[in-house]
Amino acid sequence: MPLPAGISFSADLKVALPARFNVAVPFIDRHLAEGRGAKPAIRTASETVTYAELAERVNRTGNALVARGLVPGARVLMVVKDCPAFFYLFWGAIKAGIVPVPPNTLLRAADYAYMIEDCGCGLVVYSGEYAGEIEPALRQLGAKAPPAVTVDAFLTELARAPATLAPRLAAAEDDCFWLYSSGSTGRPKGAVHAQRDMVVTSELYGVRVLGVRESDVCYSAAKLFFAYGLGNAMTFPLWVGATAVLDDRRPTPDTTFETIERFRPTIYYGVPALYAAQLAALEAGGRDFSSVRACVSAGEALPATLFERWKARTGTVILDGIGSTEALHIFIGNRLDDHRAGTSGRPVPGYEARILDESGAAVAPSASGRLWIRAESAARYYWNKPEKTAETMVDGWLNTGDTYRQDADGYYIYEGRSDDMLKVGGIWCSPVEVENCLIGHPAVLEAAVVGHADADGLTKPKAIVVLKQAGGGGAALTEELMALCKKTLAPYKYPRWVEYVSELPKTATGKIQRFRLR
Ligand code: 3UK
Repeated sequence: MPLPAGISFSADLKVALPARFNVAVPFIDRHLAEGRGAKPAIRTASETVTYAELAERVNRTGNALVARGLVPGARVLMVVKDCPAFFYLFWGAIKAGIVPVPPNTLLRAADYAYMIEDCGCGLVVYSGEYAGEIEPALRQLGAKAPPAVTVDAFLTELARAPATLAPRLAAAEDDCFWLYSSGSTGRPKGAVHAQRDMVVTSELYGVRVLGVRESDVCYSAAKLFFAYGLGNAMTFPLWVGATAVLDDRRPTPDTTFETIERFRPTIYYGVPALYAAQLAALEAGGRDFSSVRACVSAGEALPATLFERWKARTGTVILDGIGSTEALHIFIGNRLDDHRAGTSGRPVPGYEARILDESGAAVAPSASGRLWIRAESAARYYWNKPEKTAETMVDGWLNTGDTYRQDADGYYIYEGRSDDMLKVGGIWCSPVEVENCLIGHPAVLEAAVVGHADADGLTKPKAIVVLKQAGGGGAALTEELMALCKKTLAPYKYPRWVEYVSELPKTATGKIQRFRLR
């Protein structure tokens, strides 16, 4: 499919965009002009939304947001499950010049209270399922809380909103949407993405690496709130006029295979922990994966054994690739015609990668160091966090915080984080946050949390705990600590193992040395 009018990529894959444009036009409106109005843009278990319906609802949403008093540049926090309304809100906001901020939907009231204040949003829209966390967050903010509305109530406002909307024009570098990213210390950071960023990821990775095309049906078990899922199941299919499949349920082998068998996607995107569980289900038999021509994995490293066993069972390769919230999507990845198990692949054409030592010099070939990348899709700054911005975004390069080396053929091999952050099921987990929760238990004096490999070679949190009274650790306390974490934190963060020790290794300044506990 030709690129949308006014958009081109040079021979060295730099994007050229019109001086004034709105990115909702090439992703949404374009398909009407090109005759795709009757084609399904979205399919779910309960509805099909055509490109014509999508474009109209996007317009009505933009108008409804304006009617609620949101002005260009204002933020709307959208805590929305994977459903068509996610598309309406995201693109309706963008088309009206309003900035959508879709956070992780698995978080707790305290996390949302922080984000609502930090982003200064003029409206919160949330799926009813999340009322139990959003409503306490709003109450906690008291008079500072912005107006809030459930998705269902908001959808009834659409009927009254006009069905046409002129796109608010912007420059390619203007702020377009934000995604929150977590760090090991401190609060989540709002990575501010520009109008051009989704154009770059969709064309460079979606089209040119994966070969996403109009006839594809894209299904991502990783949710839309995750930059990975946002590209997989929204921007990539919309970029080429393909169809996205959405399922709002928690991804398990049962729900994902049911969705795959029913909608027969051609491209499937998962995370390693889910592939491991799905493989066990495939090995047990009776599941049909034959519609899928390409599988993608990201979020954490895909163990080589999982790649091999999956290929032996399904005949399809899983393309592992590393992406980040800041880069927006995958910047080093395997390809259908060029892949190596146990590696993240090679840089996506159009992205540049460097492995540097502590002093900022390039490491010797095959030596490990810090991975930096240069990406035209990169967030330009973190909202209100000038120091974090200065540390992470330097002279057009992005510090990934990951340690990598290259093998003799140039494939990139992941060697861990340079901070203590964990990826659990592909999603960030800060050890400090889990430790702080454990310390809240009256029996606990100190705690350290580290990553520990489960039977599939995938990382899960493990807690090492010092009790106030020696000799008190047992199965009952372990259960209590796990339950406390599940209740207080996003449940995926709870420690799967608890070990009791008499003291923790510390630095001279008293900082826990987590690396010595791994
Ligand atoms: C880690 C990986 C090894 C790595 C993401 C695809 O994961 C995404 O974004 P996040 O901001 O996390 C980024 C960090 O996660 N990581 C991601 N993928 C891999 N480590 N192998 C991998 N394949 O530490 C990275 O810095 O949550 C992934 C597309 C968009 C994304 N946002």
